[in-house]
Amino acid sequence: MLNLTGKNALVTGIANNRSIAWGIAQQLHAAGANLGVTYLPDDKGRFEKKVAELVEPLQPSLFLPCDVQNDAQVEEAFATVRDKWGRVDILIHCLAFANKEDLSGDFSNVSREGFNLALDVSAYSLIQLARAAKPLMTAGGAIVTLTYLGGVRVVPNYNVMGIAKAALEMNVKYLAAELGPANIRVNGISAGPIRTLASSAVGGILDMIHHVEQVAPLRRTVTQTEVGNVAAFLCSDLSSGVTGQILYVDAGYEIMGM
Ligand code: NAD
Ligand code: 0WE
Repeated sequence: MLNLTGKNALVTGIANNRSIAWGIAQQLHAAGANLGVTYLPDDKGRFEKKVAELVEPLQPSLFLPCDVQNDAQVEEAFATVRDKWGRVDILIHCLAFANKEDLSGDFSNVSREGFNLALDVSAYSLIQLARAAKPLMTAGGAIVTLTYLGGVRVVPNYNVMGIAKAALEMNVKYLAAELGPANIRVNGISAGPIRTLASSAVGGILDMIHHVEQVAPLRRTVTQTEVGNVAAFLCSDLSSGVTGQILYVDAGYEIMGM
């Protein structure tokens, strides 16, 4: 059965108890994985304290700052992982960012800076983290990222994030092809809308969730725990033959045409 005992799992993207990454971390921990948690540092260190308190019950053996826009910090984080763990088995990429003003109104109003920011943080970062993890995944490995339907269909206001998710989903495929010979699998989970820090900052998210509840085959949205369980599966030997895929965890919404 699903068993991650003895596996070292690095989890990015935990901001609070609503984060999808928090749901994933809990399920990896429940399956027996040894956790390392990275967080986005802020000037006052408040974020660090909050995330540290939240993850304390999961007893992560590493807790490291990692802003993907800061190359030196990413390198330092992976140097610490190499020194303390020696080997990485699982990498969870669960982060995204675009300027708030680029997530409403006309898509074509996005500036070059806004476009580059969204693609840098939300898509390039998977390449960056996979490259850093590759030499540490000496026993093979699993990389899982989080994407959204707005990367393959037009979702009102998702705008530049849709382009970033399209790039992210192709990153999954190119990375899967490159890393497959080292027995490193790379997959994405396309989650349905969930109320989190990121999604709550978006106008109309509750209406979108309500719409999914009316239309999705399961007549509901999904939970962080349901996404976490699929992530655990994609990180386990139960999915040893699966790579380069985007798996929808969306209560079936994606199949509907009307
Ligand atoms: P969240 O706000 O809890 O998580 C987003 C995370 O991104 C935060 O932890 C934040 O610290 C991190 N982050 C932002 N900029 C960063 C940077 N420069 N360096 C390092 N970390 C940075 O929100 P969430 O909804 O849990 O989002 C997690 C992932 O799930 C994202 O990729 C998002 O696109 C995806 N997703 C979310 C939904 C949804 O409806 N909530 C649906 C599908 C996919
Ligand atoms: O990927 C996401 C959220 C991404 C996101 C959200 C924010 C809000 C606050 C990225 N950057 C920011 N920047 C901020 O300043 N989702 C899948 C959730 C989401 O976001 C939407 C959605 C859905 C669903 C935006 C518009 C329309 C639908």
